[in-house]
Amino acid sequence: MVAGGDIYLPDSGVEVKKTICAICEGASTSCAMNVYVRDGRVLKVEGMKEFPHNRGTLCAKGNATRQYVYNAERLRAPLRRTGRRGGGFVEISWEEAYGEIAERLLAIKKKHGAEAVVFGVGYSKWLRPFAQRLAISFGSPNFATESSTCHFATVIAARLTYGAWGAPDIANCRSLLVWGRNPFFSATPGARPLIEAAERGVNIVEVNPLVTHLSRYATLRLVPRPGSDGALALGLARVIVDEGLHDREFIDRHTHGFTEYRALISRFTPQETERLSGVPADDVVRAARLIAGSGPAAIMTSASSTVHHLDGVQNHRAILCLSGLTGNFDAPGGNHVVPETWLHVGCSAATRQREFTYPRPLAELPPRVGADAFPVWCRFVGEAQAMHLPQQILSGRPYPLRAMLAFGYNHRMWPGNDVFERALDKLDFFVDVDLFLTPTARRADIVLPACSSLERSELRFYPCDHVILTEPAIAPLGLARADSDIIIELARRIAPEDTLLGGGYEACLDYILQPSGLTVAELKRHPSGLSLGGRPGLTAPGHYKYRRDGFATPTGKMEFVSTVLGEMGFAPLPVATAPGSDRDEAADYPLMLVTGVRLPMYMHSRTFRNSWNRQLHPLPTVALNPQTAAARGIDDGEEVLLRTRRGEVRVRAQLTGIVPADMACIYHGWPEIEVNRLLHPEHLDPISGFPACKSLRCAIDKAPPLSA
Ligand SMILES: Nc1nc2c(c(=O)[nH]1)N[C@H]1C(S)=C(S)[C@@H](COP(=O)(O)OP(=O)(O)OC[C@H]3O[C@@H](n4cnc5c(=O)[nH]c(N)nc54)[C@H](O)[C@@H]3O)O[C@H]1N2
Ligand SMILES: Nc1nc2c(c(=O)[nH]1)N[C@H]1C(S)=C(S)[C@@H](COP(=O)(O)OP(=O)(O)OC[C@H]3O[C@@H](n4cnc5c(=O)[nH]c(N)nc54)[C@H](O)[C@@H]3O)O[C@H]1N2
Ligand SMILES: [Mo]
Repeated sequence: MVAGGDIYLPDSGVEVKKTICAICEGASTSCAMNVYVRDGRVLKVEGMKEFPHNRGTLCAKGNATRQYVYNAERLRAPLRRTGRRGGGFVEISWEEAYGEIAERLLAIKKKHGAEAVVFGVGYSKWLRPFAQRLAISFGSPNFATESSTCHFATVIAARLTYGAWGAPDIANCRSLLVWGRNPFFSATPGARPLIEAAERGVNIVEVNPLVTHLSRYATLRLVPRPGSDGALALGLARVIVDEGLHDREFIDRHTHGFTEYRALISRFTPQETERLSGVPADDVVRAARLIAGSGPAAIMTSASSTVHHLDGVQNHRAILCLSGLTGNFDAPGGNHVVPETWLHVGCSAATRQREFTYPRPLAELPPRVGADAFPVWCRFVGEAQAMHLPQQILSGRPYPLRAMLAFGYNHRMWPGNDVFERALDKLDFFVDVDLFLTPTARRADIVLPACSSLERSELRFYPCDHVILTEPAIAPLGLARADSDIIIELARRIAPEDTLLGGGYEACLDYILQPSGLTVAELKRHPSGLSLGGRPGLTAPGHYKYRRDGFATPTGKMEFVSTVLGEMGFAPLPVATAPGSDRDEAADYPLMLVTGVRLPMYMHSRTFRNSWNRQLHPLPTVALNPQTAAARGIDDGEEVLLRTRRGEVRVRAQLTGIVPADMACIYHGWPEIEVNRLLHPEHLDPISGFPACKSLRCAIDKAPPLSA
């Protein structure tokens, strides 16, 4: 028998184990894979064919799994700092590490209160319910994650408008707006449904300043200036209403504030919309007809590109309003409300995610970091707003923060990361758990080695109604441990009254799974995962739920005029007009800079160490239109100096027609350059606290020679 084309299984000693890739774990990734193991080592990996989510495929990152797992830079033992912060480390035992962490955190709690300890998690999502439960059981409201810059601002926009988040029903739509999203690079399993939709004749309207792989499948491309999305959406709305393509019955019965909204959009004529967004007036009209005239219409948005602006929530709200305006919210082929099952994924199973994550209501604890500055955030998101963390650590106001227990925190991804670095150094005690000795881990007092997904277990649900519980495919590298086990062991020492968490990983999962009827024992009998379709006790959420229950907003209706925003002193209508964060600087900084656009082979800071990935795009680059480069005498591959009002980086120019002439685009995560020092840590959307990563002004010139 031959498996995977080239490995003979009988007598080879090779076993095929089933697991998932967690290099870019997320709601639309976490691809399932087969891992070929002999003598405890992975020989090769391949996509799992029988798994409906990724259907046998793996991307460039997943294919480099062996380079990630066996990387020479993997941490293999707990470390304790020996000298000054950022200096050397010695290896210590787990017992010493746990003992010291528990002692220090309990002492800080006693002296300053539990809220003085921050529990932080970076991009990793799978361990968050465990880490947040630990924080709350310990008594701290300060659970802070990278989601303070990702996804939650879009959730806020959705909850303000509809009381709920709606996912695009791509399989049943007839027109699809893909707004600032590029699954071909950012969520590869999500790209094939788009190609299939185009092949079915769905009208795809792509809204993106850049040309992407999706562009060739789009019926129409709209190319707005970064951050002008809200204005464009209001312009589309005006055409839809002028041409009578809106859903009058839905609007009459189920919406609040249409008259005011109608007055607002009346200002956004196609010509005015062209002036504000750069999208030609004729295209605005054509797009509105395509979206509203050939429904049902779904809208696919990004977790970041429309909300990484100074008025990000309003920008996003203006876009989401198009769904209700055309009667497509919670309609088949529109944007469908599916309650969250686990880790931001909704499907037909229900879990006790919420009860598990919040053993006590946050309201019983002291106010969170960011509570004063971002009240809307605090109303809708059950976490601290981490953008405010450095400021509170440095100022000690409104109360001091003394320690941080972090899992995969990467301070470099935060705008103004030099300020964050100073804040970390001010803490009395800082622990970081990671797979690698990252620049953040280097500043810690204690560093703990974490397992990769191949060395541990993980529970994942998928929107296609599939679930998998993996078991370790290989033993942990060195002394590495699963984050969940680290959290559970610390819980036994710093929150001993939490007997559920202290009871172990599988007991927690059985508690979480209880409403679904699934158990750990049953899931273990299905190593390739289990289809939920047709299981007794599980029900699909159904459509038009608002007809029965109303919307979960203060008025019970879809809110064009937001009651909550009005009460909290913000514009209640989705007024979004900011073309960029530094509006007055066009003369000194003529180009609009977009940071953080994703490349397919890199995942934030994670895969730059893999040579297979590095070879595909070896050096940090800024993408520039050839015309923009020519005007500055810059050749392809040449070093340039990219300046904003806050900082500068030296980087190579990559000349490409995918970028418009008035724009520059710098990709995400490079270890060699500090892109986030170009951004000001206080340029934030006042509603969500999100940073304006995608609309700041910059200047680019040939780099002067480096002095010897
Ligand atoms: N390979 C890879 N995949 C990833 C990640 C990664 O680092 N690498 N990160 C993951 C994470 S955390 C996230 S949040 C997602 C992001 O996922 P996506 O949003 O799909 O990816 P981005 O490349 O950030 O942005 C998508 C598109 O938005 C466009 N864009 C930029 N600014 C604007 C704007 O102002 N308006 C509009 N309309 N469009 C704009 C860009 O040109 C880009 O093509 O990707 C996830 N997947
Ligand atoms: N300028 C700019 N900045 C941005 C963005 C942008 O577009 N522009 N995008 C923002 C967005 S949307 C996001 S999501 C963030 C990215 O968020 P980050 O948190 O920076 O993402 P990573 O660098 O992937 O992950 C952080 C760390 O987690 C470690 N890690 C990986 N897996 C595990 C695990 O299982 N356990 C533990 N303990 N550690 C693990 C990794 O080694 C890494 O050191 O960046 C944000 N920052
Ligand atoms: Mo993100």
